[in-house]
Amino acid sequence: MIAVDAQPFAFPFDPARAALVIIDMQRDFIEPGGFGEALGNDVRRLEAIVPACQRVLGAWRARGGLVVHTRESHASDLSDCPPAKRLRGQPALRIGDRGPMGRILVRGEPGNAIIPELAPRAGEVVLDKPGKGAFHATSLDSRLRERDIAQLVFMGVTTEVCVQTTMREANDRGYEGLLLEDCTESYFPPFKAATLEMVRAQGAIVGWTATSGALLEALR
Ligand code: C5J
Repeated sequence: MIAVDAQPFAFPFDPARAALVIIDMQRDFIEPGGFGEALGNDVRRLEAIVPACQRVLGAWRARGGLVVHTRESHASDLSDCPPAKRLRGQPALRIGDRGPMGRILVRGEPGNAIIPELAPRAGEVVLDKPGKGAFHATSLDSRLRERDIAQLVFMGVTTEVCVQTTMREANDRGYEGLLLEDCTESYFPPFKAATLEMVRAQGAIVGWTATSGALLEALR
């Protein structure tokens, strides 16, 4: 067990039983022309975390740890996209509509790919998820349990939506979660700040937060 400098107190890191979970670092959210921009957001904020994510991913791979990449995505017939999700709001483009990077949030379209800087390697888990949480309607839980994984280190976007939802799902399933503060981002800075507070409040009620530097120190 390695003590990682974290909030609200040291994270008892057990690298042999930990997986790195990278949430939705796909072109649809990070690059102009995707779902994030269609919703009216400035996507440049999210790009800024890529170098820190690359450093953690590189160190994690060097230790041979399990890496899970998720993509928020739907089948091409949208059979796994509830109308309540597709029709909500007044976006410039809805899920399934054709945009500059292909159909929005549809599996196999260019915009649905993980950004090249964090491209998955052979042997890593790539999980398509129709919901905000990565445990909903996916095989994630069984794939982690068959590898005896008990801890999840989280990076990705957006902090208050898919990252937080997944962390809460993981918490309810008995995993210990550590969110890397500089490896997650939101289109709305106050939402990110609030999420970090909520996660670690009341004695890590959802999990821990730490900087990527603190984790890299532990992985050395
Ligand atoms: C959103 C996500 N924000 N990956 N998805 O719709 O957080």
